[in-house]
Amino acid sequence: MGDYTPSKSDKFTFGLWTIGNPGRDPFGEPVRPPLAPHEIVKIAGELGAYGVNFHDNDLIPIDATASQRDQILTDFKRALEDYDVKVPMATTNLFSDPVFRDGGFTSNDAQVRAYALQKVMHAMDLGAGLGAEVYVFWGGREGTEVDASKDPRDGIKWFREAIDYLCEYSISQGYDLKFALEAKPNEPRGDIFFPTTGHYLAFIQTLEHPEMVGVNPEVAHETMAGLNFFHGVAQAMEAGKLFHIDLNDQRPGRYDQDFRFGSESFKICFFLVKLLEDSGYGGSKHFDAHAYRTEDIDGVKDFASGCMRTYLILKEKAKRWNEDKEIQGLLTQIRREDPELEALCRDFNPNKAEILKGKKLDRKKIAEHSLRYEKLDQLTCEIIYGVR
Ligand code: GCO
Ligand code: MN
Ligand code: MN
Repeated sequence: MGDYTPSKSDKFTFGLWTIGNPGRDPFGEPVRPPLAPHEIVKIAGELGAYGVNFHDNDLIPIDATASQRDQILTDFKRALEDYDVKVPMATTNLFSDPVFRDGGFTSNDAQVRAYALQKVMHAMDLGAGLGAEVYVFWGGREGTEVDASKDPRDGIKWFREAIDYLCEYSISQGYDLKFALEAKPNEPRGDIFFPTTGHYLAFIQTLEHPEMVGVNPEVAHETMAGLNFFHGVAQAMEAGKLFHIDLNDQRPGRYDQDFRFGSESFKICFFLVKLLEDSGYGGSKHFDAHAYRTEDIDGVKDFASGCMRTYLILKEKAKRWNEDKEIQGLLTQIRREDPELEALCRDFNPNKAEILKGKKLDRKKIAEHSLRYEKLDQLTCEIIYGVR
């Protein structure tokens, strides 16, 4: 059994809205008293987290006066120093206020779109001023229930104009921010534009500054849609676009549960941690989850430390998997190599193609190759179950 105590180099982060989540749901009122931002920093720091992230209004309420704002910022900055906590990411609340009931960037109303841009620029000033390097865009209200209300192509164009504008704003201010787009299929809208990470990966290539923009995939969101989250993250990573990640857990096909990381889908979470560790992903590991509504403040701490502890347990298991001789032996046997054929199949030229077309390849013989996936999967499960 390893030491599962988090350290700063693990880069574990929490949103002010996660530890501070009061447990409100569509059917019930809050079950926990609100926590001030500086109190959340204290909890995160004492539990060993690296950083906290926020929406503009998690930190500064939308109607705060200038003096309230100054006081909050003073307390917050002091707590960041006292508990050695960073702010690696910031984002904007473009979903709570009634003005956003039909979206922010994709609203049918030009005045709402202007207000959304203005709000993001102020929030970028706030985030960058506190050291954020990544800026997340989760378009929670960017969608529809009534398809008659909006041509989705207009929604997509308005969203593109906004991101292009904000990239230029970041450059003009010298902020050096990277933007991370977070997909979700539905909730709170009936349907949200850009429902999966893959949709965003395609969209990014149509931007003026694709190099500044990547994705922020969330376990719960791809899982709601019944997709394999591990595959989505791998695709983002392979494209050089994994700028941030939201870790939590979820059962497929349900509302956005935002459960403690690793509490439901052990296998996907195991492969996810293995991917993040093997790849040397250097970004934040952000837990965008919250405690069950049954919990009091002690339960909130159990939840937050549980997220980090589970990650570290899975990290240890991933290492064990990589070092397991039987597993590695199976993988070598499964993955047949053939340097001559591989050279022919790579870097097309007409000559290679002619040679390949003329090769004698005996498909029946090729198909005899033994795969042993049952064994491989059993051994993997045994590592996850803790008996290997
Ligand atoms: C959700 C989202 C949010 C975003 C956050 C950052 O489903 O509620 O995951 O938590 O991650 O708004 O943009
Ligand atoms: Mn979520
Ligand atoms: Mn999220």
